[in-house]
Amino acid sequence: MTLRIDKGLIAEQNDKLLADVQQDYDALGAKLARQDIDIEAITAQAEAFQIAVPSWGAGTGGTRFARFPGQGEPRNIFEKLQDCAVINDLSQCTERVSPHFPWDKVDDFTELKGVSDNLNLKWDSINSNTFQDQPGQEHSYKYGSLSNTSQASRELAIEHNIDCIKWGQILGSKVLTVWVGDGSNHPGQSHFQHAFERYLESMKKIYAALPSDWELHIEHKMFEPAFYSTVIQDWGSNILAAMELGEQAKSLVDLGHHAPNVNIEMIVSRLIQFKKLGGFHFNDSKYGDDDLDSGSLHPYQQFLIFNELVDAEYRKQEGFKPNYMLDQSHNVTDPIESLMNSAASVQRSYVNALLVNRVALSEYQQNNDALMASNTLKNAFNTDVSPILAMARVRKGGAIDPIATYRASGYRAAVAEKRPNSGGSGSGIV
Ligand code: LRH
Ligand code: MN
Repeated sequence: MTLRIDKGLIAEQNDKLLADVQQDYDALGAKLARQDIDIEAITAQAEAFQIAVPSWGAGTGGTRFARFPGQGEPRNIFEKLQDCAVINDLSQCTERVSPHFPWDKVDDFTELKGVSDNLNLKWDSINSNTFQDQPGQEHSYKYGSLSNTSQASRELAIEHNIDCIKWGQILGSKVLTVWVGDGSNHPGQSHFQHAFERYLESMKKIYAALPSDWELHIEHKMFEPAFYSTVIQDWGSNILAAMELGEQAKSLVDLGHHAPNVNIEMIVSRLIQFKKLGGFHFNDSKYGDDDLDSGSLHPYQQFLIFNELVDAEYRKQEGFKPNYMLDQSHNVTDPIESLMNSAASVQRSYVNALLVNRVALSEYQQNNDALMASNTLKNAFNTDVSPILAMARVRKGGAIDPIATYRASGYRAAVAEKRPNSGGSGSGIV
């Protein structure tokens, strides 16, 4: 019997809060109307917003030091899907799940598709994994995968990515995301150009296997697991590779993969301008690739990124169709709560960006009125759109307060009964 959040409980919980939400919604509606903004139009856009959930985010994450498993950990992709269905039951903006192979590999992908269909879930981008050796793997990825000096290791990595495409086709996905940890730890260890040439040669073979309606998303990362150089280290190497490969190759921006204080919203603007923005892995970080909850530390940066995205929508930018996804590691919270919180945080940044007066902003920019230009963004950011987010959830059958409704459901305790503690702290992110 699949455990889901009872619709009756959601309605009962919403009934307690609806009158207040309606009052706040009407007040916000009046405030926005004074700015010639129709709250119903904004709420409709909030209802249409979707962000994918990473399958690996449903389990408790860890660090290289330790992982402290939580209660009722999902042990396989079927249990991860069940948890993702609960997240969507309450949030109503996470109907898509992004798997990672071979972590989520199954013998029968048609069966897996059947299970996801029954849970009203769809499959988002497929993530390949050539940053770990599998048991008994003949050719190691120790010195890299798609850029390894060993042709055998490169061929193995290429083959795995092509398998990921085949599995993704059965699931109905349209995107392959390739992140490789390839790089070096010592100056001189790797020839930068030759490594990049080998990477491109490998990616061309993967690109050639792409169905015509698929995209290949390249993910850059400054460091880790390599700590001196990384083959796809920044958006520069990323866009060069995407341009070299062809139209179906795009760049993916994982927010945690940049040096502190890098202007990520400007990188987003460049990728949009050159029609190479494939999508995002949203999370937040203070130091490195911390994979913390989206918007938990830098909500204004997240808003500024959506300001660029909404501006592109507003300008009807050609080739603009970015994919939104979370990529987080939940070490000390219930992953379901963190994913619901983070999905709402990203949705909030989008809705706040919809409130920017773009006519006024463009005039202030034209007239170099820096202060008023900045205030135009701040006014939108400082508008509390919680009533719009809550109304969007209610209208789609979700919860006004997803966390409170989730806790009232007792879901975690219920699945803990069915899922014996996986024990073993071990280490590693999943
Ligand atoms: C690399 C990364 C990548 C995933 C992995 C789980 O740090 O962001 O997107 O494959 O995390
Ligand atoms: Mn990522």
